[in-house]
Amino acid sequence: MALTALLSVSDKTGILDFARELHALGATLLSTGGTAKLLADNGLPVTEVAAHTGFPEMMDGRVKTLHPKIHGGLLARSDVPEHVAAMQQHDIQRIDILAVNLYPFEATVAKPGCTLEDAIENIDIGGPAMVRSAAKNWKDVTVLTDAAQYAGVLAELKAAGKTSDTTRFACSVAAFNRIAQYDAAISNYLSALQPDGSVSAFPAQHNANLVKVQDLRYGENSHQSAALYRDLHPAPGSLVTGKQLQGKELSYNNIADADAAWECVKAFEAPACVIIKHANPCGVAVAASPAEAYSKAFKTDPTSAFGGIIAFNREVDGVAAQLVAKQFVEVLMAPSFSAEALEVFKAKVNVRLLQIALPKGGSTPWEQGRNAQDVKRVGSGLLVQTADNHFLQKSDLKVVTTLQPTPQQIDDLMFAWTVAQYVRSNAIVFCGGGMTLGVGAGQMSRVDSTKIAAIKAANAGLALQGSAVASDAFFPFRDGLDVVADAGATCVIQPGGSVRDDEVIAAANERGIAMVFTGVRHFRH
Ligand code: 93A
Repeated sequence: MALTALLSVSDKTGILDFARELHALGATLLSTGGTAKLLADNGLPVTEVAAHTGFPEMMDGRVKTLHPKIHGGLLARSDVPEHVAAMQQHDIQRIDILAVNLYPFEATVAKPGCTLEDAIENIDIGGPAMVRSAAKNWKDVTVLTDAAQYAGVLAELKAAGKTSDTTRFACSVAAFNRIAQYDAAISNYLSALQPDGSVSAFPAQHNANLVKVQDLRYGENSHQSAALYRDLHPAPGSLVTGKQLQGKELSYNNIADADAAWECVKAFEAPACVIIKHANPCGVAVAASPAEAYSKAFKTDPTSAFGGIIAFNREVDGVAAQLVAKQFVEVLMAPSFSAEALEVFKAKVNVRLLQIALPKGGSTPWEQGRNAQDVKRVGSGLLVQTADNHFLQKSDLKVVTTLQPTPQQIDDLMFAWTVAQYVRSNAIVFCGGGMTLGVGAGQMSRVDSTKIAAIKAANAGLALQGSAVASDAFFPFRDGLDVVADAGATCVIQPGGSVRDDEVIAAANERGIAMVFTGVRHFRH
């Protein structure tokens, strides 16, 4: 059979066997440098494209196959006499089979730290051009863009000496799909960049451009399969930019909880520690040092902290490490770990240590290391919203009671509010002295959340007398406020906005509570 096949592949998987079989079928083999070398080294007769065209590969391989002898051979229609005549006149040989896979652009840009220059060099020009030529001329040319196609095409060639119209058309469609996907990857990647390779201030399309980081062992439960994807240009200081220093592979639930911990701890300026269990903070504290912050956070709910995910917004030093090492911890995350801290955890090989640089900050969520958008799957749809990136300032507070909160109470309320933002609704957070005292999370009734928070504080031996309390949404009736007052809180922060605000404010005044409204709520369902 007088077939000519041009093979030019970056991913050489399966190409040698394919070439061997083509050769056995009597095909003439043409190939570009690297592919030709592989075939020749394995004893196959192959003509380099450079020898075929009489033009050397040049400019670091940027120009290899961009030649009329190649594109004429791919584009000429056998049923058009002028085409056949042009081939004869210009000594162009028909190319019947084209196997191409492209420079690995997607894999290159998926590598952390990929430079713009690397990315550009991995944009294939000649490969897609040949693929398009062959795919356009599908009646005459079989184009293979995936090693998985080799076997089927060979089987047809062996059986009939040629491929069927159906196969060539399917190969053409697959080829155009591949090129569209490839060009989309290039466009997505470059659209977010400035000429110097830096990422431009958050472009809206970020969330749509995801690359797979890894398959996970399983999902939320062991019968569910799962994988982790990240934004093509992840925000600096976001969870996915972290580096695991030691420990078992992160699980799906580890990652979800680690995200909750990291988002929360980043919200504090002072040295802070956040302990997360099942996506909810079960202890949060700020203090002069990480060790002290941890001790306070742990005190909130030592029972729940068992097997928790712990995040710091400061380097974990030896003292903090010694303390944390006393408890069973699944994941420990921080911007850095001191040498002593690393030494402490060396013996605890299962503890996953995650190092994540803190975001440098800026005006956009992306620069603050936060998502600009939230996405949630619902049935056969998607719910998309801008993320809850509202961070309260003291100047936003509106005192609504006769009693004014003291400066200390304002600090406690601000702290409680920050924590409440990261607690599942209905969220009730009692705080005092820069630490959580009782957290009520995820209840269907606000009153129940309040009661649970009080019970948990009592279990931990923490008094709520004189505490500050945050409620993620308004109190619809005075009953919630009464439960809070009964528990011992003396100041309250809540959004306000209920039709019964007057009733709730009156209750606060009656119970001697100072209350502030934020005007925003933090539902987190
Ligand atoms: O640099 S290119 O854009 N210029 C070309 O003319 C060209 N022709 C084929 N890249 C080109 N290729 C690509 O080279 C193919 O798509 C394939 O990925 C790769 C195979 O090179 P080698 O055979 O030297 O390993």
